[in-house]
Formats: sequence, C-alpha cells, structure tokens
Amino acid sequence: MKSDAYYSIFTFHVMNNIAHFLPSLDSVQAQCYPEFQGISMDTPTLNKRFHLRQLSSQDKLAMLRQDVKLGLIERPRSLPPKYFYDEIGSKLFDSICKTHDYYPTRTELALLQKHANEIVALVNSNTCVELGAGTSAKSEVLLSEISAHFNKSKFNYISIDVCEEVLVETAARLQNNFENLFIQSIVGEYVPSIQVLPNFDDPVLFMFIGSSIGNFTEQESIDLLSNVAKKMTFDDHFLIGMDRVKDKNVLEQAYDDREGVTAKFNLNVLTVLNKDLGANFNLDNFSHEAVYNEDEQQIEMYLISNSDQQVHIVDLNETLHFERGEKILTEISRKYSKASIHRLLGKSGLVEVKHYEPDNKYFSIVLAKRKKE
Ligand code: AVI
Repeated sequence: MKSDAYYSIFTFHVMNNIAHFLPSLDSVQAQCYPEFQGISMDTPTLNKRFHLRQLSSQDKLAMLRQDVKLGLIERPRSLPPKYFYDEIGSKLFDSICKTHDYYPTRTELALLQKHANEIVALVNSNTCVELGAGTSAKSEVLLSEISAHFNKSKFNYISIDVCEEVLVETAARLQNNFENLFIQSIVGEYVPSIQVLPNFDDPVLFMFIGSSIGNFTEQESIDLLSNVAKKMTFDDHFLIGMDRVKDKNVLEQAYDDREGVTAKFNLNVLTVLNKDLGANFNLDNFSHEAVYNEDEQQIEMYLISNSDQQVHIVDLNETLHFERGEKILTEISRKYSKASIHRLLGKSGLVEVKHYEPDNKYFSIVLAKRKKE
C-alpha cells in the first residue's frame, strides 16, 4: 500500500497550487522506509531536498563475485558492463561522451534541446524517474523545461544509478540550478529499483536515455522495459534513447576513439577487479578492441590478452590462465532500426507515440506509452 508520506512527496497538484503545503523530505523520511523494502536502511537525507537510498555494499560485492565466477572463469569469457562504472570509470565515460568520435551523446543532446519543449508539454509530468541517470547532463535539458513549464513550482526527480558518488555530486549541482527541485536518488540495479518505487498518482515521465538500453541483450531489455511498463499508468510516458544502425566505420571509430579514452574505460574494469576482489591484472598485458557485428547489429567490446599469462583473484581463490589473443567480452552496444525499435517496444508492452530523429538518422528518441491490451 502506498504511504501518505510518499503521496505527499510525489504528488503535486498544480491546478490547486498546494505545493507549498508539502512536508519537507526529512520530516517524512522515516515513514518512507516501508516503501523501500529490499533497499538497505542506509538512507541518509543529505538535505531537505535530497534523499539517498542504496543497496548494501555487501550485496554489490556478492554480485560481483558471482558475476566474475560465471563470466570470467567459464569460456567464452565475459563481464557485465555495469562494473565499468566505479568513480574513475564514470569519469572516463563522461570523457568518452566529449570525444569527437563518440557521436551518440551530442546527437541525443541536440535532439533533446530541439524537442524538449514539445515533449514536456505533451507529457505534462512534474515527476521524472530516470534509469541510469549518471551526471544527468542530458536530462537537465528536460528538467529545465519542466521547471519552466510548471512556473518554477516544486517538481520531483528520482535518479537511479549504480554509482553513488556520481548521484550525490549530480544532486548537488541540480539543486543549485533548480531551487524548486526535490531529488530522490537510488543506488542500485534497475529492476530492483523500479520495483521499490511507489505508485504515483499524477503522470510520471520515465526516462532511459543515453542509449544504455543497447547494453542489454534482447531478452534483458524486454525484461527491463516490461518492468517499467508494468509500473506505468496509461497517463505516464517513457522516453527512451536508442542508437541506430549505421556505417560500420562510424560505429567502430565511436567505440575506439582516436583519443584512446574508450580503451582506458574498457581496461579500467580490470582495475575494479583488482581493487574489489584482490585480483592482479596487469593492464599493460591487455588491449582494447571494438568490432561491429553486422549480423547481430551490435558493437562488441573486448579486452584481449597480449600474452600467455596467469591472473590470480585472491577473493575467489582462483587463478585464470589466459592464452595470447584470448578475449573477454566486456560490453555489447546494440544498434536499432525503426523496425527493431517497434518490435522491442511491442514485446515490452509499450507503444510509440512520438519518434524524434536527426536528419542523418544516427539516433532515435522515442516517446512511448503503456500499450492497452
Ligand atoms: C552507456 N552506453 C550507452 C555506452 C554505449 O555507447 O553503449 C557505453 C560505452 N561504451 C563505450 N563507449 C560508450
């Protein structure tokens, strides 16, 4: 059952102009706990307008151990891409987004800037839930438009990400920029985080921009989008950024940029294993590779062993034997056509209501609603 506390935080009746009667976040936080079962009790209210919840680090470490056992010990070797995003990895990802060769960020940003006004008017939501919020650089365009749309009255932003440091830093920046913004951040995996969200009474804008949907397998992405769809009412919207199929050279250059930032980002995942599991990967003994698999319509990023070598992982009491040229798959980044976008939405219980794309058709921003049976 939905608690009154949450109702108070997230419900905002513009027409009745009752926003100034809302209790502050810290005055209601204790009552919010029952809504967040599965999320640890480590839920500091950092100030009146920012509240943070996190999965316990114990769970994260157990998950890493299990993923490394499943992915690295078995062949073909692979690692889930979520482990890229420690503090250094998140900063490196930020730098990737600024490189000349990585076109998705600037393309999506330009699309958002061009259409934010129309999107915000169409969805008419004063609550945004963002999956994979990161530094919120792109969503800030929409937040700014929402702030203006609701005449600078209070509005809510629920940011979900695996990297706590980035969420906290970003919240400080956003609060500075929008004095009417209330932020709830959840440090965690997407599906468990979606499941602990309360039911909102007013229309919500769910967002999964940045083309991160492409980093999931087809089945994983259907599961993820379906989970959001189930949480949505028929008045809610879901904004999804998706990278498009295009020339192989453009794609491979984007994932092997000439400044070498993507290579550093890929290799950094080995530092994460060294740090968190006591492994002894030598980063000089591995190389970055990015290839476009045309059959699967996906970029595949690998770390390739430069020599025959052994790596010991203290925490797992395992020694890995790598042959020269042996690969670890560290990420897929799927690319979509309009047809595959519609198929994915359909299988996830969603239906497209608007499709934004640039003239070169490099990227799509799709606005979807929950499909009526
Ligand atoms: C986060 N994600 C959408 C990026 C992508 O394009 O698939 C991750 C990335 N990996 C290398 N460059 C960027």
